[in-house]
Amino acid sequence: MVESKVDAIYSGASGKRTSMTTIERPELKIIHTSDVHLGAYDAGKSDDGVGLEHAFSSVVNLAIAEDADLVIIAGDFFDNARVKEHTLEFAASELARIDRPTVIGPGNHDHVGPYSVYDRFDLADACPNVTLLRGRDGETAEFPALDLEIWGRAHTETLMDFSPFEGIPERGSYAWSLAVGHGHFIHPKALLHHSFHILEEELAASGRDYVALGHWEQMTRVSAGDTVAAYSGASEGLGGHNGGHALRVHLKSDGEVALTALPLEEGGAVIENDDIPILEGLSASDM
Ligand SMILES: [Mn+2]
Repeated sequence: MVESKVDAIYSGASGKRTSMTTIERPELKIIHTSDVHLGAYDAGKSDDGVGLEHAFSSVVNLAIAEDADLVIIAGDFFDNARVKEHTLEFAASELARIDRPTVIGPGNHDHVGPYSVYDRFDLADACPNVTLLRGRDGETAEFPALDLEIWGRAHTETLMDFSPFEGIPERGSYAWSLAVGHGHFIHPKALLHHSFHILEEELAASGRDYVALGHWEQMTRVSAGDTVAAYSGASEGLGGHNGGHALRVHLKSDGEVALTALPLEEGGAVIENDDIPILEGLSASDM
């Protein structure tokens, strides 16, 4: 039944929407954050890490206040694998406090594989609500109760030419299909020597309803065809006017995906979907 519902929305390998006027999907609210960088200051410098921890606690508070159905952390949750024990304990207790499904897509700072920060504590035991996407070739986390799946490919820090979305498989049979990835969206002013390239055409062809991006401190939407895709920006504001927000992703029953940037600092501004800056991509043939 679910399968036929999705078949009616998407046809063929292109993943293009053909008709969605009569299709009802479950309405969901997701909180998307990234680049938390817990433990960035653990090596010294007094209590500079307090701001990072406070920002993540604000994300947790927001998820609870918004009664979110799910939380996505799009990489660089930890700053490095040598963070202090206190930082691991803080992270585990805050993740558990979210008390709803939470998906972590590892980034370059919190990669999986050898010397991974995630091998230093038992996530499944400390916070059973958390799913870590460990698959080097990508893996899909399924949430049948939400009629939703999320695909992501983990950073391992072993591949210099890692491409988060290259060869992303077709969406499955759930009503909502999302993806998470950590890297550089390639736009006309992009520095191409950076690694972890993300192409507009990959996102557009992904067939996903929403792609949660991480790696950039700046919050921005990116051009991605019929797919909605955005960077939440770092959770700790770094002085920029768009810093210190998390994205609320509203998946509506008619298929619409609407973003709202919610401030993590007192006095911060709420930014509605159309006012969130959007970046055009550069096609692979122009690179
Ligand atoms: Mn990163």
